[in-house]
Formats: sequence, structure tokens, C-alpha cells
Amino acid sequence: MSQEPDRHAASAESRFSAGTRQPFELSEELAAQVDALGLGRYLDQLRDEGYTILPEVASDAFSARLRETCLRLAQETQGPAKGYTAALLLGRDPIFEEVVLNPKILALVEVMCGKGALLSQLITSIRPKGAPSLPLHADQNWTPAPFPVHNQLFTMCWAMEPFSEAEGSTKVIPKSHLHKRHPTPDEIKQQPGAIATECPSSSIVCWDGSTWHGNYPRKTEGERVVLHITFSRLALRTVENYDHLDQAWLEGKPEAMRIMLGREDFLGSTTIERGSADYRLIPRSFEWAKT
Ligand SMILES: O=C(O)CCC(=O)C(=O)O
Ligand SMILES: [Fe+2]
Repeated sequence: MSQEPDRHAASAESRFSAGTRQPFELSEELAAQVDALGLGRYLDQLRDEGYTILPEVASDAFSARLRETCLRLAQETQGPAKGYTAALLLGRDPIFEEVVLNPKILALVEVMCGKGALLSQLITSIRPKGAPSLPLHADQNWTPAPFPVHNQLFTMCWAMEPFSEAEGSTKVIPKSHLHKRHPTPDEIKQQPGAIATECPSSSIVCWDGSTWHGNYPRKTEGERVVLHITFSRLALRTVENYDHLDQAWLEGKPEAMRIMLGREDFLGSTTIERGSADYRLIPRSFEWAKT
């Protein structure tokens, strides 16, 4: 092994002693980026209301190209979701690299999930006229309540055509992030204080992982095409990676072994063919996460 000092290695003390930045407490460098990108008031709204709408995140020509790409890839999904979703999008067309490296997106992600945040999901949804509404939820569904003070998960919806209630836009409950918990069954039904997000194409609607949101049924002609971009904090990724222990190794071993290797929950279960995570695993995963 080389005796060269590792340039990334911190001193033993500093490795453990770095202070924790509090939510929305930005480093000088990040504050300068936020200023340069004109993101200040959108971050204020994220902090105070739990959501924001960022306009003109790219040109309309870029959004149109993104829309076409999403529609094309949704045709590669197999089964019932064909034409309605496309998942695992990074690497399937270079346009998604431009999306996740968009400077405004990267700055928002660092504020909301810290440095080292991970791309958790990059998936498109296509909702035609008649698409039903998505029930109210907080995206931190695999985080037990009360939610930590630090946001865990950050979702951005890239609108590729205008958003309004009739067009089936995202629904949010402003300030619901302050509850720091999942909505109750009654709140899911009553949706107290829900509003429709409204914006032109090429905007990003985004929210804190604690914010209660869903969407409205689509009542208009055409299709709502949205790219859902979710990042998470790096915190709970495992120290060791056991992906090399395959099906053959697991053969005949108890279920507890599959569970501790994450093979029985929905995380990591997305396939291109299915166009989503394995929905059969979701209820149990969300339940486990809340125990
Ligand atoms: O489709 C929408 O408008 C919201 C979807 C949603 O809940 C999400 O992306 O987390
Ligand atoms: Fe959501």
C-alpha cells in the first residue's frame, strides 16, 4: 500500500468534529451560488411553505426535447405501465445528464439534502385525460415520524406543459412540512388547505420531503408529462455493499438474510421493464420503516 498521504483524508480529530450546518444555513460558497442563480426567494418559500415553483429552469426547446425523450422511453416500458412511465432514466439518453447537472437543480439539492446527496429516483409519468388523483403523502415515506429537523428527501417535478388544477397539476398543502409527520387517514381524505400548483412549462415544482402533496385528476385533453427528480441525503446508505452476493448465494438461506441485504424492500427494485419500483413491496417497506 502506498505511504502517500491520502489528499482526501482528514486529520483524526477533524474527521469527527466538523459542526453540523442547520437547515438553510448555507456555506459562503453555496450562498454565493444561490445568489448568482437568483434562487433566494424560492428557498425562502421552501423553508416557510414547504414547496416552491422555480420558473424557466431551461429553455422551452429543451423541455420539448425532454418531453419527446420521456414519451419515447415510456414506450420501452413493458406491461401495464407501458406508455405511462419510464424509469431508471439516467444513462438512457444524454439529456438526463443535462437535467441532473443543471446548476439550479444542483444548488437546490445541496441546500435541501446537503453535499454528497444521492440521485434516488429519475422517473417520468405521463397522465392522459381521466388520470385519477394521487393521494396525499409525504415523500419521506420510509422515514418514521417525527421527521428529523434536517430534510431527508427532495423531489422536483419538471413540468413539460403548463400546470393547473384542471390539467392535473401537483397538489400541495403549504406549511404541512411543519407538522414533521405523515398525514393521517383523515387528513388524506379531507386534504385541509390543499392548493393546486400553477406554472408554465419548463418550471420545476418542488417540495420538502415532509410536505404533504399529491396531484389532481387530469380533466383536459392531451397528456401531462412530468419528470420526477428525487435526491436523498447520503446518510443511510450502507457502509458495505453486498450487491455481489447473488441469487445463487442466497439460495436456501433464511428470509432474514434477504431482508438485511435489502432484497425484500422496494428500494432498488426499479427496473426499466416495469417502469417503476416493485409496487408489491411498497406497503410492507413503508410499514417496516415506521416501526
Ligand atoms: O405527480 C405529481 O404531481 C406528484 C407526484 C409525487 O408525489 C412525487 O413525485 O413525489
Ligand atoms: Fe410524492
